Amino acid sequence: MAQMAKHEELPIPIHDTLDAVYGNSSQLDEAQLRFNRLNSKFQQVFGHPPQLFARSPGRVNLVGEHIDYEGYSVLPMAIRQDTIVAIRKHDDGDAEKVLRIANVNDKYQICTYPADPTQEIDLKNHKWGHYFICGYKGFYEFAKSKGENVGPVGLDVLVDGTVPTGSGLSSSAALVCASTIVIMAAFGLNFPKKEIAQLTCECERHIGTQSGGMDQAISVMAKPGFAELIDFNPIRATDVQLPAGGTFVVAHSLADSQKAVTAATNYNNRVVECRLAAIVLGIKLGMKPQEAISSVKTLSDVEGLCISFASTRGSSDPVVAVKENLKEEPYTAGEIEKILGESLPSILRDSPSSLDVLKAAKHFKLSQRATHVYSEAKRVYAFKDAVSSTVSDEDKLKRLGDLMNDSHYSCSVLYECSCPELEELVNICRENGALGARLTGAGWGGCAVALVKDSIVPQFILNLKERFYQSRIDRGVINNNDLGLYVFASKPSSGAAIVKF
Ligand code: NG1
Ligand code: MG
Repeated sequence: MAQMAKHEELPIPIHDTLDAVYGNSSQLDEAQLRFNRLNSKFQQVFGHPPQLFARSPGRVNLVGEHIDYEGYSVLPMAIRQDTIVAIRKHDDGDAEKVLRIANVNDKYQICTYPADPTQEIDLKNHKWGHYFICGYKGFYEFAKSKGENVGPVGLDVLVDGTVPTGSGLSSSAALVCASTIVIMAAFGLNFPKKEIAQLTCECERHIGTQSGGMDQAISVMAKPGFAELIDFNPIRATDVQLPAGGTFVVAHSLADSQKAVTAATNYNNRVVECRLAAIVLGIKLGMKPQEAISSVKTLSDVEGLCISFASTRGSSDPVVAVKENLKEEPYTAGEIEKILGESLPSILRDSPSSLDVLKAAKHFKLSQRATHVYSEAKRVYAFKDAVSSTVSDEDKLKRLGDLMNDSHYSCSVLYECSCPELEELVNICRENGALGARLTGAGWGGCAVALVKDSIVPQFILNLKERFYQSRIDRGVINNNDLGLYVFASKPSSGAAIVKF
């Protein structure tokens, strides 16, 4: 019998009805309204209808935070909130070659760019349309590498996103993935999901964050009903069936996490700290400085050395090597340069965003960041093992909750990517019966995710409203009618799709 192609090797599905995309759920009516609105607004803005659409979902990460860019597996699930992009490609012969990117939400003004796919993105002047350009540049680079002969043409584009922005639910990846896929489809092209996941991960870096590939991988490869264990190098997704009886509730802290704007002190800072921690560990564990500087990029590169060291202490835990080889006090740049025998700007000269980090950094917490990464990487596998173990669902849920709590502690204390609002929210979740609760996504604001027994979900959400949101509604931070946008129960939903009626 012929072997079935693996899910990640299949191309993006193309659907001609909405129930094939959204299932026969309550989402279907809402989706119909959104597509009707997209059609009429497209007509109104551009004077003609769109040719086709693509949609890609946001995600909630269940465990494995800030480790994808270190090469470690993560465990997210797609959420129902998504970004739909409608497109019309101009004829090749059209004189006017511009990209016009509009949004159904008037908050986002129409953005215009030249059709030149080699254009640089103006990072000093952040615009929402930049995310589309990430996909546009990525598509041309990829098509070229595949030997496809595609020249620049004008595009009319309209975007409708329901993933809350700045919330750690990956609105950015939903937009980048839907944009990339819709452009491909407009050119009549499609590729295996794992290749699109890789390409979208790389092209979102044009925005200036040194991201890993979790968000794009889950947005492209998600399957309804499953969370996915995502591995990198190469990208791979393994279905994870969550135990019965538990629901993941997502709740927004209402603190905005503006990663693209704060990259130098937050996200990219941590990427650089991890890189420096890995090089220093490599040297302490026997590598020549020059060899470590040229070959070590991530903590996963020196994990083997750490484990060998740990074995001399009767352990297999890389954290043991961190404890004994990196001091707990923050390192100054000078201290690290002394160990490396080279200046930090020279080591990081290939990466302008890393140089921005150096300018902004006072010191580097190498031990804390490395301890987080190695311990969080282990929690991902512990989570996966707990799900597939033979204990009762009740015991599984308890174990998953404990791992989520441990993950939050590590993010908060060792990685310092939480904030007061998230701490308050996570505590309220636990006090109201969550089996576990943690920040999700990059942090510094955005959402928490709580694992809650099915039977108490409605009461749990009511309690969050009373304890966390009511005072903010009273102060006018959010509108009572919008509460459902900020706190909701989430089931694992489907990945990206092309829609052509
Ligand atoms: P958010 O902030 O949710 O977009 C970011 C990164 C991920 C991952 C998480 C932390 C991007 C596009 N995504 O997610 O790759 O590193 O932080 O686990 O930057
Ligand atoms: Mg993002």
